[in-house]
Amino acid sequence: MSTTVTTPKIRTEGKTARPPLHKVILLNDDYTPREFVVKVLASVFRMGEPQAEAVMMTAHQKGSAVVAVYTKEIAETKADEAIELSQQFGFPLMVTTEPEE
Ligand code: TYC
Repeated sequence: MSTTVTTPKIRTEGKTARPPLHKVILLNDDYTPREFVVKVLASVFRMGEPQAEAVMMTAHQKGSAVVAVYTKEIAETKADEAIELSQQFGFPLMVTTEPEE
């Protein structure tokens, strides 16, 4: 019986496996109250009020804002949570995700 010894390949440069990241994007609308958007950002994305306020204002003024970056699954789950929460209160708030370059 012979024994095979394999040498582990060690990566010395680059190529470290990193999951592709996805941006969560907050979209502006004319109906969702500013205060409610801030509450959603604070509760779903665990943002402090000042940061939530700043992100909300960016979306309000520019049409959209990047909320955070996560792995695909977490980004999609959080976006769904935010949309669901808004729908429970009858607001049309939209949150999307897209792969980061
Ligand atoms: N534009 C909304 C208003 O004036 C507030 C708002 C801000 C809604 C950001 C959505 O992503 C949003 N009531």
